[in-house]
Amino acid sequence: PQTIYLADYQPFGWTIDSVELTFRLFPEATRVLSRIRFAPNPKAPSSGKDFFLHGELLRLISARIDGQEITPVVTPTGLRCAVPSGPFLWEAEVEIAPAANTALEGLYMSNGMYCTQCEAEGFRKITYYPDRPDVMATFKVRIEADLPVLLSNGNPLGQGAGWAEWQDPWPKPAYLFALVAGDLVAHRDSFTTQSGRKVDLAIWVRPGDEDRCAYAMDSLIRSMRWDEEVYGREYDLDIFNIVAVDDFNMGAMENKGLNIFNSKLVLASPETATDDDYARIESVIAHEYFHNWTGNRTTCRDWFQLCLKEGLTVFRDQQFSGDMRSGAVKRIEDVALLRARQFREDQGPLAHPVRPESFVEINNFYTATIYEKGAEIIGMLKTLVGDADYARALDLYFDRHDGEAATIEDWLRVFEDVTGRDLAAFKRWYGQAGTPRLKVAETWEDGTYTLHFEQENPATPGQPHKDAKVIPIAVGLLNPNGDEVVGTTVLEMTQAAQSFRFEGLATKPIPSILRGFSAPVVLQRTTTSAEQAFLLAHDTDLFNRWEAGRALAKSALLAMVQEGAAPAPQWLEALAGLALDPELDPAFRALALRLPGEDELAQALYDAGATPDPDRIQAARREASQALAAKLAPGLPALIAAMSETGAFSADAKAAGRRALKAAALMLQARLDAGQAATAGFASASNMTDQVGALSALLAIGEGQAELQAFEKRWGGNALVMDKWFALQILHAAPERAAELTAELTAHPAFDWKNPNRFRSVLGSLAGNHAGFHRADGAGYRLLADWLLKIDPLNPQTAARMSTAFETWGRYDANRQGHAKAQLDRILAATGLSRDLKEMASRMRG
Ligand code: BAL
Ligand code: ZN
Repeated sequence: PQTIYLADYQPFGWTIDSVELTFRLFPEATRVLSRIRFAPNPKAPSSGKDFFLHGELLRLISARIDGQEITPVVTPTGLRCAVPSGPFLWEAEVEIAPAANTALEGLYMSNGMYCTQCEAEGFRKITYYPDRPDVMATFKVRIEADLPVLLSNGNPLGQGAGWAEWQDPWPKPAYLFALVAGDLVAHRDSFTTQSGRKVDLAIWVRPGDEDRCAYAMDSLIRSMRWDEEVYGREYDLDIFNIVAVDDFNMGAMENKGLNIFNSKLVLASPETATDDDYARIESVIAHEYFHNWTGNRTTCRDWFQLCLKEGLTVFRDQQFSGDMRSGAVKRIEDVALLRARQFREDQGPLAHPVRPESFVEINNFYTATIYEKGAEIIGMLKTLVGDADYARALDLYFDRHDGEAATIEDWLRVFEDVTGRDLAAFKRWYGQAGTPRLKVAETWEDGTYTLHFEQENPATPGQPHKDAKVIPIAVGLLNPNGDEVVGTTVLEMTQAAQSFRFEGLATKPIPSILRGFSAPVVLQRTTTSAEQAFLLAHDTDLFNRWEAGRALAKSALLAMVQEGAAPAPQWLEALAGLALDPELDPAFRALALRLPGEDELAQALYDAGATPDPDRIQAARREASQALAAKLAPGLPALIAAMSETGAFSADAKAAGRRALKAAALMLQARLDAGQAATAGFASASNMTDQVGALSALLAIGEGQAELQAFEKRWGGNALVMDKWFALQILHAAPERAAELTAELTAHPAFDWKNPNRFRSVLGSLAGNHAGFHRADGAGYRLLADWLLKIDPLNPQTAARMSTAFETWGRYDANRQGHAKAQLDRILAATGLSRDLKEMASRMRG
């Protein structure tokens, strides 16, 4: 397969004035007619030269230029033909087969409904077109089908029996095109924008699901209001539609005026959705809505700039969720996710810059690095320039680049123009992969306290040497009484080594470093457990309080794994005090009680030069939970009772925090009473969060079989809820059972392996069972490889995404490495392997 390079970027030789599409929908043979007005692009060096349109899996019926039939040269990736030197009208008719489209890219069918997914390069499976984000055009669409609901982008132009027409007045790239047709019902509402425009809102679902859309609708309305209030961005069409689809590779897609969502990120009721589901729905609804300005009105020049829209939009949705909920709790959750996914990616063979310089398959770059690290870069910029200049820069960005396809250079330039800063050094965050290590030392002399920082930027694939990054380090200083003597101050590190002095202090302070996780780095500081316990008790920065607890837990667990130490009493003491402190937010206490994950511990051991043993890590974690349960024993029943639901169900953050703390307490209590309280909790649960919390507590101690059966009996007809049933039992399976149980469950009638949600909930959970997946006999690796090879011919995107389970194989012992490499080799040797999976497996194999 061909590698595509950023350095080779050339603008398209033509511009497009307008696009008209007609769809005659039939499952096996849909006809797509296109009328496209091209004109030579005066800004392109290749203006009017070498006319090539992308097209894949299309049957060309006819093509005309200015009304004259032509015969283009058709290849598997597109077509070429001679064209007039001036503007011309292109017309083509193609045939496609949505029912045969199992890759879920382009136009496909899900449960009898037609839907599309065009990002990144799916439009070329619908018709011949310059399928690249820098070609922006207005679209008019006519849909003909014997179905009640026919939707596309923009505003409705008209509709009748078996047809509908849509017009999108905003120029857009083809990846934002969408079409939906089916037997759907709407949950409706409306929103009046700040300038008084009434927008009709509708969430389209299958009949029967309409009573599970209220939370998504509420989230949408809050997102629309928030974007007006915080970013001054108003919605720009008369209508905003969201459609829930069962078969969807991604979480959701921001098509202009017609967002398409994986149904798991729309449908929610207290009985079927957990609080985590609710929070995710809120944030993804917001994310896709926010793309209307960051992504749609201003899009990316090419796919190397993907972080321009994704990093910024993730940052915006994180801000939104922080405002809707607790900002500190949200930040802790986001950082935990960043470390679990992005740091892991950065430390392995798949590490790549936030703006990559090359790719084979762009679908493989919808990664935690582009999304989550991309968002961290925006956060750092905001910290460095301050809130007021950030707001001015964003206004300028929206103003200057509205209707354009922009680059990271354009993005940074607005900040340079607004602040007068030179951001050349800061830009390294976009071009250099890897997580910087930040070493800290301190000196104290005559009332002057100095922090010495040194940064190290580890080598990553293709990037052996790195320059120093600009790192904003938010620091506060506390005196030994726990009073803050220096409030949060941002130190701007620009060199490989740099010191910062604080003068006039009466006593040597205790530093709270990297408050709010002000930069995506690994902080390396030799400190004492006493100091960590002090920060856990006194830090005014809630993030760093959590961080201190996590550091204590991590060192306690590592000592248990490496030295066979007993759980550190200081850690247990500090955590117990915090967990039972009624002054603290329950959501925060629940997060503090969550032990570092097995994968995170494995990485920490590997970083420390050890070879992680998955079984020992699992045993240590279990022992640590047991010790924590014993320490908290006297307080647990009261805590569970205090956090138990009283009034009617509320999905708000406060109620969710109480349920989270209750679940954490129940998990510990199960280790003391052999699951008695959890059994009762399961029986009396009136919402899915409590049900999953109680079931998890039972499964974690090897119980819960009767509850699993009851759950299956109750929810067997609800595929989204059954995903939880699959996932929970596999995630909690004993290592020696995990692969076998997974194999058994793949024969369960509810396991429809062609559905990406089902595939993820079963095979993804095997990968999430650390000791089970990395089993010494290689059974976990083998089973996953079997299924990757099975799904790859049908759905390469899902295969490639799920293959990242193998990215950490280099951490483990030679035996495990041998098994993992054998499976990667088996994948690479398969005939007809997709470009997606091939690229991933070869990068991981090295
Ligand atoms: N653009 C793909 C889905 C998302 O990030 O919103
Ligand atoms: Zn996005």
